[in-house]
Amino acid sequence: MSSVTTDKQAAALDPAIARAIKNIADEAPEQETTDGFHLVIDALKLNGIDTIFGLPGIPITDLTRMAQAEGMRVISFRHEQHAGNAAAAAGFLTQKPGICLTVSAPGFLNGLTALANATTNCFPMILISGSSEREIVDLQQGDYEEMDQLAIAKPLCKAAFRVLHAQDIGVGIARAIRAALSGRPGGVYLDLPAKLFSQTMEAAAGKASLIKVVDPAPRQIPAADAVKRALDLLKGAKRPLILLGKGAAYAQADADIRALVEKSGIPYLPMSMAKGLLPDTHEQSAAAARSYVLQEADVVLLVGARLNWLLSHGKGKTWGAEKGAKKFIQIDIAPTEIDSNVAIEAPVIGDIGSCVSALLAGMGSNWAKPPAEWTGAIAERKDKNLSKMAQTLAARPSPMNFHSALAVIREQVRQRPDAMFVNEGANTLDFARSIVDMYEPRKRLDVGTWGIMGIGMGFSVAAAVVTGKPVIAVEGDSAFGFSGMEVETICRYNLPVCVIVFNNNGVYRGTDVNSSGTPDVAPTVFVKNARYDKLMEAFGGVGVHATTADELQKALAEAVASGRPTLINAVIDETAGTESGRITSLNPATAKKK
Ligand code: ADP
Ligand code: TPW
Repeated sequence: MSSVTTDKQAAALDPAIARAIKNIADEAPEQETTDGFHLVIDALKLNGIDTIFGLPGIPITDLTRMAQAEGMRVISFRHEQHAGNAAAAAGFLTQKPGICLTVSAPGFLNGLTALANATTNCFPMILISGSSEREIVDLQQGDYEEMDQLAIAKPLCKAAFRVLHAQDIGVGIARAIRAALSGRPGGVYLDLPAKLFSQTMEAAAGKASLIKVVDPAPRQIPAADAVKRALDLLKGAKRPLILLGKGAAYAQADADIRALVEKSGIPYLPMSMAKGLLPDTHEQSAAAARSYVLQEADVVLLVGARLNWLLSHGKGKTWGAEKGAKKFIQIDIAPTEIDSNVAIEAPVIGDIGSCVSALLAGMGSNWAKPPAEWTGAIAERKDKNLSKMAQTLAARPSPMNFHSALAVIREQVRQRPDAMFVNEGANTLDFARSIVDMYEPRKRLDVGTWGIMGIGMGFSVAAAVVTGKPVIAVEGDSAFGFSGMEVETICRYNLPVCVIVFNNNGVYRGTDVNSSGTPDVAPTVFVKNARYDKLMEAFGGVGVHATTADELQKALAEAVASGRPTLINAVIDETAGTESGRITSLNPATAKKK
């Protein structure tokens, strides 16, 4: 395509000049052009983004082909929600926004759950959806897959942008990246109407329009007086506690966080996705005395953890309310998080890396460790609980229960601490969280802030693609069902994922009965003795039906060693689960009965 004057324009000029222009135009070498497709790909690549998780269709099919041709990894899913979950997990693991690419309206909506979940979890991702023509959408004239996607996405994510002109693609992608990564990370929606992709522009101008984002997550240094206030409070504590959340895991300030814990000598509790920041076997871990430390602590230092429902909003019996108020120090990048549930005596606002290193520096070289009375009381409780747990884990009941199956998995993770661990379900989640120790940071991915089911296979695919490590996904049978079809994706890309389905014949357990006398089964039960292993076999992976702990152990060890896509159907006692796992108190009916 040439940017030189067109014939029609030339004819309106003086005939001699027009002839001269025409001659130049005829002789001018064809100028190189680019288009919307390539500008999107080039903008992503320029910013170090090398993978797209998505699902093709109008208008983005060619974008997936061209991205692949241009050297990007394109991982195609069977449903957009799982592509979106993969993008979110990739964002959490890499500190680069994970990209999910979908078609318009229904594809966009399928991806939206993952975008909202990513935002809730503070994971950076960008949902890029193709959309229908603005002129038709805005007049509601019934275009193919018509929907005002931008308006719908806006309240569910951190920021939303639309690009209408090829020359603005660079700005659009730069803004999306910066919005996803800066401050509190989150999900961003980028709306790309179909027409944009075929717009062309001169290649050099196109290249010049792209932006390489400089310092997308700028450090935010905490104020010196905030650091001092926090240290003064911590110094005066008799029963201090550190609580590490998934924000701390995301921050990749692993060495400083470990140094803070060890130098201070303060016992710590990891939230589920902060497990492994320090090895769960660390002597300062108070996880095995969780209820005791939450109730008894007098000063609690929160590092990238919110006082939401997962921490009983920082109040009530869990926090020993009757024993007097606790004092909180909270490190967070979002100032509006402070005082969201209870008063925070010492907010420290900044990025976790900067805040933790400022605290470390302020502690000096002769920091007094917490009183032995406190650490001793915790150690005593830990010992008691751990030996009780060891006894439970040693049992080999038939059929397997949650504990005996998880004992096997716990041992495998101990042997391969570099393996990624994905976990969802109710009982399957709650038991695995406390039984399976993690040894390295960012190895555990789970249902997060919402307690959402359906992250399993998307997170597993991302974990395998991003890290190249073996992935062990421990899934309740209900939880697995939400994303089960993605075992085909796992086989197609030959990913080293071993899925273990804890099959107890239903949601929570498999024994509910329909007492109404109608022929339907109860709402929580599934087909009995289903063979989930056959699903994996259908796509060329390894399927194993495991009815004993030995069978499970052998199959898991083989899967991790071989890296072949594997699904182990682990048969669990169908009476073993409790309703809603450990959050029975949030269930209106069971809470009332209590
Ligand atoms: P958990 O569920 O593990 O308790 P949350 O998701 O509730 O963790 O909390 C994570 C917190 O971490 C959020 O409030 C978020 O603003 C904060 N956060 C995320 N990344 C950073 C960072 N790099 N620096 C500081 N705070 C961060
Ligand atoms: C998107 C509600 C919470 S836990 C769960 C459901 C359906 C499944 C529990 O059964 P499972 O595990 O997986 O067999 P187990 O170990 O207890 O036997 N829809 C969404 N998210 C949630 N959280 C639900 C429904 C739920």
